[in-house]
Amino acid sequence: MQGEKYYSVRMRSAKEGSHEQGEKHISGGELLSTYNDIKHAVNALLEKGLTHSRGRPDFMQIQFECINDPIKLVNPLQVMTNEVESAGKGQALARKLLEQAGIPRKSIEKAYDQITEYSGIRGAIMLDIHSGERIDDRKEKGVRVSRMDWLDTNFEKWADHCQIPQNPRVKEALVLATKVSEHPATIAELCWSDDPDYITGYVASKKLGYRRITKLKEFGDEQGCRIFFVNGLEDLNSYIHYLEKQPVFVQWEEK
Ligand code: PML
Ligand code: MG
Ligand code: MG
Ligand code: MG
Repeated sequence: MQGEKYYSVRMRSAKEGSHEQGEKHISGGELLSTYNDIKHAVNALLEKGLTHSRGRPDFMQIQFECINDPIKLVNPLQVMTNEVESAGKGQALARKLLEQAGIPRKSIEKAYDQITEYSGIRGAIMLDIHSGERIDDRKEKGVRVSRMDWLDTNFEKWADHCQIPQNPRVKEALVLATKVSEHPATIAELCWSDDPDYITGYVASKKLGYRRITKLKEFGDEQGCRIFFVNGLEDLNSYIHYLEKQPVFVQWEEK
């Protein structure tokens, strides 16, 4: 892996929404690829965007660009799955985990008060853990974490070892959560999908690991959530730069 040149390959698809809503986000995807593998990467992302439960896109963009910065290797967060009976119980557990991660209860409540307002945002939003206020300036776009991947061979070895099904959605989410939690300003992430047919979400943090919660919303609901709770941010721009630009490979090393 070291010494080889990698390319960041990205996809975004959308469709025209209602007047009030503007564009409706359908799907996004991120890969790192060698030059010889770009065709394969583009195809995988094309497939992902074309066949999506949020609908048929009428717009898609796939782009690649060469990465010049060295790629950071990061161990995957430890995964745990919590089975819950209802979305209500799932959300109660999510709040408890956020508190365990170190977020003051008042800020968690404030975040939850704002969640529906943020659910149309296609990227992530950042909340300060002390005030509970949104601190990024990306409006309805949010921040898109990019330039990250996990080589299939290493992912498959890890999945076998941890007895976790080789599910591409779990892989993608764990790659993102691992990259985000690696930054010292990140205290925790709260996420569930905007796909109507997927109701499992997670709370992730360096301290707690990747804590899946099997039900955080009802089937059919197209409102997702991705919030990064941050602390002690002296430089928002450099944090966003890390999320968007720092190339990261998740790489599992058996201890
Ligand atoms: C998404 O699909 O956008 C996020 C999925 C988060 C949960 C993945 C999992 O099952 O661990
Ligand atoms: Mg998404
Ligand atoms: Mg790949
Ligand atoms: Mg989605």
